[in-house]
Amino acid sequence: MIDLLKGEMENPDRHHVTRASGLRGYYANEPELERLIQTRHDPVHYEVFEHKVPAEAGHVMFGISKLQPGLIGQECFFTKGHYHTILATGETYLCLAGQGLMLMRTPEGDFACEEFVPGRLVYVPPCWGHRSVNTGSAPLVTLFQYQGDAGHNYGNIVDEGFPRRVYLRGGKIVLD
Ligand code: PAN
Ligand code: ZN
Repeated sequence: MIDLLKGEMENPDRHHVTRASGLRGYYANEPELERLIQTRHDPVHYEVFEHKVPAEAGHVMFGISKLQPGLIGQECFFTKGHYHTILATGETYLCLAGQGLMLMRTPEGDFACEEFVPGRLVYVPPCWGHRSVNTGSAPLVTLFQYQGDAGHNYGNIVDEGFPRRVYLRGGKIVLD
């Protein structure tokens, strides 16, 4: 069961909580992230709820991602972003609540971006790294699905980031 009002899975097998301190090294404005960590007692940045399925080919892993709204300086809150360990693994994300963007990049540096609004399904093709960004003022809640043996590779994104960042400037969402 998914509680659509809370944007949470009921009785998940796994509940991963990433706090603001987990994003050190990711945002453009490091002092502003430190200020958030200190002044708001390292608040929850995003959560992932998962139902356990075997991490094997043929199985479909699924869960809920809930990303809080907010800004680090002018930069919208985002998830770390990753490639799948088996690079050629696609993924679907169905937006259930909130609004945002899915940033995507290839190892070669190609870039793409898709909008999240409730009811819109975003397809992440094989070989594209992906990062969710919350551009609204409520949690961004998505239902994701991918092949069970895909795995996650965060290392390359930590080193290279994404070609664009998302800012709120003068009341407008800007990619820069
Ligand atoms: C999602 C993401 C989730 C959290 O389950 O893992 O939104 O984002 P990060 O993994 O980038 O921290 C997914 O894409 N799984 O493959
Ligand atoms: Zn993924």
